[in-house]
Amino acid sequence: MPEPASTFGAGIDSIYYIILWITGAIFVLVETALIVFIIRYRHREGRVAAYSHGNKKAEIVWTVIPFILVLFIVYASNDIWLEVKRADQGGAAPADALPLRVVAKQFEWNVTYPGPDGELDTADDFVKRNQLHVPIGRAVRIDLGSEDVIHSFFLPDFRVKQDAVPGMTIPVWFEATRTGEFPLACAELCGLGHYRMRASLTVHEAADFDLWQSQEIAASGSPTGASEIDTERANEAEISEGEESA
Ligand SMILES: [Cu+2]
Repeated sequence: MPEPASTFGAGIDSIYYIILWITGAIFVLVETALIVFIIRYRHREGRVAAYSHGNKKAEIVWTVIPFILVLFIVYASNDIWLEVKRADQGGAAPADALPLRVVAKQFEWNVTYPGPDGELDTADDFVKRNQLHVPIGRAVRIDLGSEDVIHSFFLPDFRVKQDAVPGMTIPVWFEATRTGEFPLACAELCGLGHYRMRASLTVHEAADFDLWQSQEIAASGSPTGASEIDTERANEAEISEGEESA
């Protein structure tokens, strides 16, 4: 797995490894038993098969052991899920989180930035297509939506994966711990162009993020103009490619 780039990345990995060790050990046991049985009970002249009509003791054992294992996995992963989903805090992101809106559609990600005032749905918001930019060391809250079908917002390096469902706004949060460029991919087969529904996530130093935001606003002329230009370009690109719609 890629080196984690979010605060809860290592915690998510620890659940993976716990499950991998449990299922790995069971896999080895089952395959070993299979091979032993194949050899030991192979066909021999004159030997007749014995028929079993069930064994209560065996059934109890193979029900209770998985039950205990699943309970253990629930217990072992509870803390990290509470941190990721924040269910005990209404599912909200940390209070000082940077708010962003990500709307998926076939086959792109549109990201709305709050602009200098740090608030969405104000005049200085601007939209970028397939470009997610965030500052390091600050929680980011993403209001995730979809315009058409179900997509899945997947940041492998951050161990973040969340379905984007039309008609719903689903909050996602994470805090980056490394600067750099990372992939954002769609992890739900959403049509013919699914394979190219990718974007990049750039993690900036805090000051560089503010600089980037002001450059974007300056480059677009007016704070609100950017979204229209981007949408127009997107439409042109789609028409000229002409392979769309699933
Ligand atoms: Cu998609």
